[in-house]
Amino acid sequence: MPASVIALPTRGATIWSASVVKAAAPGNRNGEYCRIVGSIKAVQDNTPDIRFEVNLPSRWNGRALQMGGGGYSGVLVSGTEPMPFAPDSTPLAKGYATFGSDSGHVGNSGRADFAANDEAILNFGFGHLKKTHDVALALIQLGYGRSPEKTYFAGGSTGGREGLTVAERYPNDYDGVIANAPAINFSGVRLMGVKVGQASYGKPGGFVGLAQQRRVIETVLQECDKLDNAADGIVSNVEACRKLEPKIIAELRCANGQRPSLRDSCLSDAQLATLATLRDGLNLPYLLAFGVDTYPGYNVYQGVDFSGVLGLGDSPVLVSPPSFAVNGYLFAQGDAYIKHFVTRDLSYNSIGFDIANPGRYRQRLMALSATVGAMNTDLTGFIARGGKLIAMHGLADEVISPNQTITFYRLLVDRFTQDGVDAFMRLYMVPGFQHGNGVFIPAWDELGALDRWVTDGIAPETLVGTDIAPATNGRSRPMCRYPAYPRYIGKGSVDNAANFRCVYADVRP
Ligand SMILES: [Ca+2]
Repeated sequence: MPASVIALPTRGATIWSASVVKAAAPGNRNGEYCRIVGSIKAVQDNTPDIRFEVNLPSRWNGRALQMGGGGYSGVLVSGTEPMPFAPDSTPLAKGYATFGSDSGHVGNSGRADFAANDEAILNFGFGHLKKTHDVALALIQLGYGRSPEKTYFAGGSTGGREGLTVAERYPNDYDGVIANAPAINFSGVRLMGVKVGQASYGKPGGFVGLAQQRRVIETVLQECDKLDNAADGIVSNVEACRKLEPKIIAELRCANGQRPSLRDSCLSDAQLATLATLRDGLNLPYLLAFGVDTYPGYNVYQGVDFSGVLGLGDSPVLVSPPSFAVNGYLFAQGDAYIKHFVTRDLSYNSIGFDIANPGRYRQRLMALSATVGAMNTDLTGFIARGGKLIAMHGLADEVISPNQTITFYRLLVDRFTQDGVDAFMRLYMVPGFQHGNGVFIPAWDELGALDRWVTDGIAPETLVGTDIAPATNGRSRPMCRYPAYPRYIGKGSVDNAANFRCVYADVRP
């Protein structure tokens, strides 16, 4: 395919294979479709190509869906998988023409070495989205002889950031966008990771061990679980819980702020200081792109469990390079960002990186936050073309702060008014839900809700999520529009969403 098909600079695209996958093919749950695999050639010889896949179902519903990646991407998003949080069926099986890419580099999502290449950073930030979209739309036109009636984007985490990226940068390409747990303030969350690493490893006794991490969530549950009227292991009334934070911290703190023994699970002042770092987030004395100078902190004392695989790690010993499991997900990712994106010095010690005064790296941070970030509140184009946006985020997310998503939403309300935002956006904040894990993991038909809104004009209100957390599989809760939360009415099964009401928080933050 010639470069002229693609709006951004490339050297065209090559189709490597196009084959019909029969409905009865082994392992195929998508019905019959034409699977097209190819690559988009970068401008520079040393830049990796973008690998993509486009799937054209034989029974097409007239719609196209681009699917986003995760982490640092680097893995081909095939478009043959279910939507996150809707495991029962795939968009392709429902008749969507689906497509995705590897974002323009190869490697598992924890690896950031592609950032040595500027064009690869640009592709990861936004370029791959537009280039893959344009190739896919051309292939859909070739395959069916017409363009899609509706085109959507859906993703979570990095994919959520990608969703807002396309709504901001390419509003005319999309009728609807799903952005879950969006990593919109990408530089912010990476610097946050560095800061928590500095608190954990740059100061004596700062690391918060697994026993302490568990004690935090246990204490929070004791104080806050019932504030939503249901002892269900979910802190749903997060804002009422926030009012109890001083009490919770006092309960957690060791006598005199010193741990009496390694076996004791109380928290020392140094450990509480590390958690305060996570709670308080970042306040930068300089601006990143789009006027950003903060990264709002996490709900540390309102239901986040930091002891899981994406948590704070399990060792007070810093390994090199830091790993997710040992030194925590946030810090390992932040360290990779400093080494690969910011300083491009793989021997750089991120524990010594001065976040408040980055000196010669300040311009670099600014430039990166423009390329890889979606904090631009100018959704004028998307609103004007009638685009619809559904965002969902776990209030217990330990990777991407839900408070950043809330802050961004409020900036949109400031800019477009509440009525203006209600006309094009829905935000669902989900209690108990972490970054893909948690005590409540909602399965829901988000794509169906978006399509009904776009196609039939039926705006989603309170929806229902069914828990797919292993221990509590099958219970349901209302998915409440922000800022409401689900409160148990006091009778009937606590496993049934019908016995909950969406009510407004006792205190708004
Ligand atoms: Ca509860």
